[in-house]
Amino acid sequence: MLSTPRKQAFSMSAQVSSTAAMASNPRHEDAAAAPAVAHAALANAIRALAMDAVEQTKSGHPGLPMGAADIATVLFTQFLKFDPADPAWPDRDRFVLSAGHGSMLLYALLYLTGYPEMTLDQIKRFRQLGSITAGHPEYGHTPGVETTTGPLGQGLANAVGMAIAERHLAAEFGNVVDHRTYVLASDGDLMEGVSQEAIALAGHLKLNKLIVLFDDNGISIDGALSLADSVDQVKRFEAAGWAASRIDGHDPQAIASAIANAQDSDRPVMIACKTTIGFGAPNKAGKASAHGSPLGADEIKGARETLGWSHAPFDIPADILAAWRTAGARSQKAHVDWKKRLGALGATKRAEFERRMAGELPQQALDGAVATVKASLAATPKNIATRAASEFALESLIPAVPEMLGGSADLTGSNNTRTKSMKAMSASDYSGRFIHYGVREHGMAAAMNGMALHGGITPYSGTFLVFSDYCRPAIRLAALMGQRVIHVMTHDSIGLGEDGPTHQPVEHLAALRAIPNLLVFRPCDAVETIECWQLALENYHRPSVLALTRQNLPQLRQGRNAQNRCAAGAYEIVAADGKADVSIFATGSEVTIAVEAKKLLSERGISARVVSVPCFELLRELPETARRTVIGDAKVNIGVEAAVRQGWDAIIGPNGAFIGMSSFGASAPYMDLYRHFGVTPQAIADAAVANLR
Ligand SMILES: Cc1ncc(C[n+]2csc(CCOP(=O)(O)OP(=O)(O)O)c2C)c(N)n1
Ligand SMILES: [Mg+2]
Repeated sequence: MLSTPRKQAFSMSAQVSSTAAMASNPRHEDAAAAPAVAHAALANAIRALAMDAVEQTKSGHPGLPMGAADIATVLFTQFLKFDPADPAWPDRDRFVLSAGHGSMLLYALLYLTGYPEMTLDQIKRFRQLGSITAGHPEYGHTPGVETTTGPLGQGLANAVGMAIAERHLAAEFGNVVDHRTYVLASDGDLMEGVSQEAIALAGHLKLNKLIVLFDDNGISIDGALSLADSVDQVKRFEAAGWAASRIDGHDPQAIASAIANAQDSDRPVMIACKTTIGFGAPNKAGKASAHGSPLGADEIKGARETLGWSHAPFDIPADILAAWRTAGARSQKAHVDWKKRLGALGATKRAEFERRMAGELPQQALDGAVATVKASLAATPKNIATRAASEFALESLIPAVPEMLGGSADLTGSNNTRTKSMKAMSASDYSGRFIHYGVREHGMAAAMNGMALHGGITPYSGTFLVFSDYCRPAIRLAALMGQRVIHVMTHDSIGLGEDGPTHQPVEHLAALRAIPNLLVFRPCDAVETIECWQLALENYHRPSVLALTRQNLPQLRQGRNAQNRCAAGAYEIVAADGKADVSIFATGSEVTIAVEAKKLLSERGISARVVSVPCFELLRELPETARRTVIGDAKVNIGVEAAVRQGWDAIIGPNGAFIGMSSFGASAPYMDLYRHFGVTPQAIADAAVANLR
């Protein structure tokens, strides 16, 4: 089985000659050059590095690397297509260590296979400031780390997104996109709810190039898994449309044949690899005590004896290191062949592929789309909900920016994220640019991170703003990783009306604004909506949320509007008559209310200006003088947002008045709610008068 050449399971074979297909399978090529060093020695090198690094640092998790070393050794020396010299090679297989606490497993692999930055010195400086061996793997921090993991379950769900990205891009670009996504997942990954959403989506989409290796050690932090879990994971995955099996995770032959079989699967594959946590540790193996603390000197001494590893800490004998480096060089030919295929794409298609993988926008097309939308809004103003304005914007953006891949968590008609021309993605057609994620916000947001990390795709979602809580763990990670992931979140306040307080976000804007490196946009009309879309797309290194209304709003920005005024984060949308006594700052649907309040104040002889604040974060980033100018120096500052005050003091100051929400909402027609909660022009005007006294 092991030495039998296999054809690529992937159906692109019509376009690939049979030799190319075999050459792109690094394992096949490599059969003759198999390392002379025994499997056990290769795996023990991982175990030794992990236990010694954790011991030296007095912090970290030796159990997983020691337990999963056999699985990782077989995968990295026989199957994984990767090139340490080019960690960004677009057609590499992705390896996701979903159980991020086992980071030393990954760092050991990166060192052993020859990633230049991952030196022995870095391993020795595990978890230290400035090292690339952070406590949990961090994307962008360490070459070879595909995604930031640590919050259990997220990595697995990211991998689903990576596998979707692979299929989608292959449908367009053919055989330059032909790789697998491997995941190492732990008990904890599979206990987390997000894993269920991810697994269900992957099974539904028949992502057969996704292979999950489950480190089935029956142990988590509290002790035996049986304390808290009795799921039959094989049955669970099978129920979701996966192929699943159980093997001995310490038997290299069994691991190799299971992975080999997985490569021919017509559905995603889960291999439950029965392992012993802390394998080799004489007293702690198989126990929770091996999970997350240094083994201690005596236990390490015993482990060296059990494993037959007599070498000093951090000493990897030359023959073992050489065998690992040979494994690291296995895919060089596949890489060269891939470059040939890329060359054969033709100049235009190749340039397009490279542009997308680099994350660069088709700037001219984007600018053109924005101009088209604005010209239309100038000619025929639209008094529509910002969710509808977003759909109107997308009608122009989708053809202009082909890397945009949209979706919704079963609220397509409410989120307005699917334009007329968009085809849905399905297991029989991965070219579709719209994903019906199902009612799976957690899985959607995490999969989107995986798509962005894969490259070549700019994912955007749809759900209600109140369910941003269900996306929050993934949004936080997108922000941490600096990924351009765009969340369209509609029904953004009590303005959604009758669905009531369960569906009315009040604290969500503040909670999202608390996440560093996330842009939270709340446009006030159709013009601001296209401007915010443009900004979300142009901010390559951070995610965005677009908070959009259900209810209709007048178009406040009339005329040509060539400049993107939202780029400043805040701007004066209606100037005062003369010097302003009052500055009214508002976002989204409340800008209209602020404009009405200004009129009431004029009638009373009070001069007020209205500042629209579509994005707090961009305002904060303005140079100080510009920020001071837009904030102004009126006697009274008033903030208006149908949400909680938290965060507003940065704009209106501690003495500013705030018109918004201080409780949950209620179920009623939205106009009644605005009156009931006092978010009205009259309330704003009254607050201004009271504060001017
Ligand atoms: C979302 C989340 N909750 C809790 C934790 C803390 N934590 C780290 S590992 C772990 C469970 C360990 O069990 P398992 O996943 O089976 O890993 P093993 O001990 O087998 O290596 C927990 C609860 C986490 N990292 N992420
Ligand atoms: Mg476990």
